[in-house]
Amino acid sequence: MITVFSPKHRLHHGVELKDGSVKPSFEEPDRAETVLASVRASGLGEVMGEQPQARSCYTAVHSERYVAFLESAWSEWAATGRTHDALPLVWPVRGMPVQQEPRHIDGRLGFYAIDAGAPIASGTWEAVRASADVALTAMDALVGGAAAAFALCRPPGHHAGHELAGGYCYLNNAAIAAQHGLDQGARRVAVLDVDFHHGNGTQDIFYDRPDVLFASIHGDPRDSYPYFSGHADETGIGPGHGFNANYPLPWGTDWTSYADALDSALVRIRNHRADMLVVSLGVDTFADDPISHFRLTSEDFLRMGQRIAGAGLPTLFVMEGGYMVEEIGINAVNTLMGFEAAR
Ligand code: Q9C
Ligand code: ZN
Repeated sequence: MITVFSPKHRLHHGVELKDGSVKPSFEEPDRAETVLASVRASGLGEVMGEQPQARSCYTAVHSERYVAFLESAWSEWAATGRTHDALPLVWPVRGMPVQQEPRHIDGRLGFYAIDAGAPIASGTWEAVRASADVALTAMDALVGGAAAAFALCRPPGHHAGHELAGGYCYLNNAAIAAQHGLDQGARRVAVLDVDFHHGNGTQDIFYDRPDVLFASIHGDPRDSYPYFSGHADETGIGPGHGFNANYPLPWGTDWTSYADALDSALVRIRNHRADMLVVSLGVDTFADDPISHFRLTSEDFLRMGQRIAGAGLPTLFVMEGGYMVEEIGINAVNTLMGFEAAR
């Protein structure tokens, strides 16, 4: 399968708040370079660059005002004399009227974020846009008849909602690609999210829609980020009722119980009779991931790819999380190679 990659990801690097202090983010440029090196070493297939895409592809799933905010946030922040990363420090929470967008950048940062985990610096927008374009370019390969494609996106996207950034995510690459697939003629799409963290953003975007089935396997939100979504009783709303499937699993989950949840999700996907599958491929389910709590091995990712191939659908893999252990490249590529071997 082809891999789509943009070197523009390096324009984005930032900080995060960890254990009460500011540190370099776990979501850093070496991640994508490590996965790229494994792709090249594996013989998976050709690596190509992204095609620039229409802005309307982003506003097909995000609000116009949110995309405009992402575009101008850094220059607004810099205009106040600050030179370090822009981060929100106040959010509209329970009991506050949240409808009105503030005018000052410090208020707007909180209005459009779930947390302080998506810093904005001078190169952020260019990298974010390139990451979405990587996903769109890979989806175009699928629309053109490819059986599978790998969008090596960075920054990731699945925590980004209709008009919310957070958890290292800005534009929701997987959702943008899924919508693009629909706009290019697919009748139904399934999104399978195997990142350790619940794909709250993708759920938010498609929660009221019956054309996109969202299925997510993740750390139980009682114990794991993002804490405020990902429970099994979140099943969709209105016409989307029955088209959202969450599989929260406890810390320490290994392949045995993970595979049961994966099989259940794949049954749901089969019943959806989708024309294509988008996989939010986070490899932070790996036992040695520095911020997550499942116990998958590198071999388990081969098995995961094999099972996903069993769905028998044209499949777009979109890179999400997975943090700096040497194995993240092997784990991502194992999923793709397992898929290729089984299809
Ligand atoms: N101790 C993705 O994997 N910090 N985002 C959690 C838990 C935020 C993860 C800290 C993790 C966001 C795409
Ligand atoms: Zn994650």
